[in-house]
Amino acid sequence: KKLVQLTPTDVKEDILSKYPPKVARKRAKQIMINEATGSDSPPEILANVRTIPGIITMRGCTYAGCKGVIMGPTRDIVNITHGPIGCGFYSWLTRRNQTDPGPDGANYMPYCFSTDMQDQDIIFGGEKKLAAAIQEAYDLLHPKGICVFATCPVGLIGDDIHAVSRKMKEKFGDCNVFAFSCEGYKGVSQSAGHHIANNQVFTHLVGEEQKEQDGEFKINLLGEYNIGGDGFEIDRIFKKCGITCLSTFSGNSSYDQFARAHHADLNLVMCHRSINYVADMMETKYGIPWFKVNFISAKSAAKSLRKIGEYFGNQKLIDRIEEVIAEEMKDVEAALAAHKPHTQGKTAMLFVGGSRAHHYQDLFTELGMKTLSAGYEFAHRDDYEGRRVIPELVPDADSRNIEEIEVSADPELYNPRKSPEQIKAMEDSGFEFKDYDGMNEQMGNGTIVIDDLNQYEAEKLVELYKPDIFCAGIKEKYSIQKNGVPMLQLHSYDYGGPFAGFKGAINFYKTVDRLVSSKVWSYTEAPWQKSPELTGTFVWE
Ligand code: CFN
Ligand code: HCA
Repeated sequence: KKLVQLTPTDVKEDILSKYPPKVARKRAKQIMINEATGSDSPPEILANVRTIPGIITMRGCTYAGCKGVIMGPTRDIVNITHGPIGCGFYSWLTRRNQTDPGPDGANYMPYCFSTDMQDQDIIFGGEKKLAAAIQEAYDLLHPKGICVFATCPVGLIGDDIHAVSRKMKEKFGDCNVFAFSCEGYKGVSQSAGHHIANNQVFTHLVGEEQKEQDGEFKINLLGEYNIGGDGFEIDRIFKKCGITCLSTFSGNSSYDQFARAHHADLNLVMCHRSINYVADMMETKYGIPWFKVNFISAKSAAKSLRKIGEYFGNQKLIDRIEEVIAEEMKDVEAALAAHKPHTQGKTAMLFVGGSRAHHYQDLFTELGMKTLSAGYEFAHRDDYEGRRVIPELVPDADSRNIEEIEVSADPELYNPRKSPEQIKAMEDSGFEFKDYDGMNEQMGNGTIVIDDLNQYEAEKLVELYKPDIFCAGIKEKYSIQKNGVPMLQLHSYDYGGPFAGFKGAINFYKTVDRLVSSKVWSYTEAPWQKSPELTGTFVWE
């Protein structure tokens, strides 16, 4: 195993040295040597900017962020991709978002709906084909909702998907049809797609259900997508504590969950990057406060539960939460005792989306492992630097679709929802509603934080540092493994999960122990390592 003799500055320079000067200047602002603590002016990182053409980014597109990420996990809305078949096909369940419709619930997730655009649709327009597809879905399934998603060609030819959707909604009368202008090129990454999805689901769906909802301590969990069953584990914990989850955005969700979300007392935000827009809009329109939680790692889950207890200030709930934590932690501690001796002191790298590269460091800390380098694909500056450091960035000035929003909630009607005065008093006595740490705060001084990591940089980091584990997605997976380093997909969890909550943490310890303890990766030797100049004769028969 190669020990790192290089300083972080050497590593950064080594990476940048391969780029043309203009590219190097831009990448230099996105590769940051971390100063987590002790600095009055911690370094800033350039984020949420366009990837330089020619660089092989790990990012996805705006359509993926809207259709795949936010709306994809909802089981009983028919999601129709208006575009070429590949866009629909490759965003079809590859994310491993699970669902449980129960014995009678509708579940359209096993189906992939697309207008399958062809050349003639590009030339003559695809609106008629879209209307026919919506009609077909309605006739076959009679869903509560149909959502239409634009792909790149739709924006380029100018099909009016909103007008078609409106017309079909009026025609049906009993089916909510609405559309998303989430063409892949619309933004610099998935992130713009989250924003578009949040705005539309808020405008067209949240608030539809008038009936007050039963249950004590009513919350919504925002930014949890039930990847590998994470949401099932968090639901289990909520139920055990006596917390009522009205809706999850959008793991294991249904049309009705979105429609009733505004009846909650409190919004809990897990992945802030993808859903802060909904949290802000619900606060503005319905007066529902929100704060940041994290159910990745046992300690973080316990901390989040305690914060929920503190918010409601109900002694019965606080006591129950403590009982649940004590009970769950027994198994967690037993698992740690078994696995930590194998993982202690090992090193990790994490390059994932817009929140997991931060959240998962808590699990590695529990295992006694150190994160050498990490970064996001498409996060914004606040995800790195934290809301405390740059409060003016959040909420994004353009994040709200305010035209139709008015502040209408009378807080007293929504007991135990807190009144603005009560919230102010809680903040004054130290309760953190909006503040949260970014990733940089968590990582040690001198670690390297990289935004929008690319293929070349990933391989370079592995070559220089030889970490004990590398966590990222499918695009990185095989090149990392070929370099002899174990790789864990933190998007899809490969074939595993859940990794959230207490049982998820135990599962994660076991998974990581197996990966870092296995010798198999150190035996990989690619042909070019033995013989860099392979020659051969190609025989055509
Ligand atoms: S489930 Fe989430 S947690 S929603 Fe977001 S920012 Fe993606 S699909 Mo991949 S795994 Fe990833 Fe996050 Fe939020 Fe997932 S880190 S990239 S768009 N993400
Ligand atoms: C997306 C979805 C993705 C991709 C994961 C990967 C996911 O960004 O469109 O690259 O392995 O989690 O499924 O982030």
